Amino acid sequence: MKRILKMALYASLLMPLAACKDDDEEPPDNQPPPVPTLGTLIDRMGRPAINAALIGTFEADANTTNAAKDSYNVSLQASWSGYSANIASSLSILDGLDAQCGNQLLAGPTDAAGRYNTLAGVLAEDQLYVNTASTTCGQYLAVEANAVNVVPNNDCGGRAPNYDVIDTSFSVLAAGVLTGVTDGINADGDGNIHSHTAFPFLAAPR
Ligand SMILES: [Ca+2]
Ligand SMILES: [Ca+2]
Repeated sequence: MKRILKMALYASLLMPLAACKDDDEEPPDNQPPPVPTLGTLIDRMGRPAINAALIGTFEADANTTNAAKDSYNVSLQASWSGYSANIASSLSILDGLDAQCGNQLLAGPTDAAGRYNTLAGVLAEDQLYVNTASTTCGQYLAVEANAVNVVPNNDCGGRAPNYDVIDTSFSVLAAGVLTGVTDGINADGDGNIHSHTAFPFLAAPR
C-alpha cells in the first residue's frame, strides 16, 4: 500500500510540473532570445524634430508637406540620403531665423549653391550618437558638435528625457551653437521632471 501511495504522490507532483512550463524561461545556455522579425516601418526614432522642422516643412501645399513627412517616416536606411536635398532647402530658411545667413552649423562660407549640403547630409543620417567612453552626460548633439570641431567637448551626447532638444536644434540650425535660441518652452508640460534612471522615464502624475 505504501508503494502505491508513493507512486500516486510522485505522479501528482509530476503532473503539475509538466502542465506549468514557463514560456518565459531562459533559452538554453542563457543565450538571449533571437531577434524578432521586423514588421513594416511606420516611424523613425533617431534625432528628434528632424521630420517636423526639415522635411517638406516650408512647402506651400499642406498635402505635399504631409506626403514628404510620411515618406520620410517609412523610409529604410538605404534611402535616407535621398532626403538631403529636402533637408538642405529647409536649412536655408532656418538659417535666417537670427537674421544672419551663413552662421548655421557647417554652412558654407559663401552664398553659393550647396551651402547647406554638408549639414543636410549629416542630418539625413538619422542616428543618435553616444560617446560611451564619457561619464559626463548633459548635452544633446554633443558628439556631433565635437566631431565637426565646432564645439569641442567630452560629453556623452545622445538624448536624455529632460534635454530641451528643440532649443538645441533651433540653436544649431539658426546660429551654429548649442544654446541660445529657444522655442519659449523650458520643460515638458507644467515643469515635469522625468527620471533619467527609472524605466519608463516618466515624471510623477500631477
Ligand atoms: Ca543664421
Ligand atoms: Ca524649449
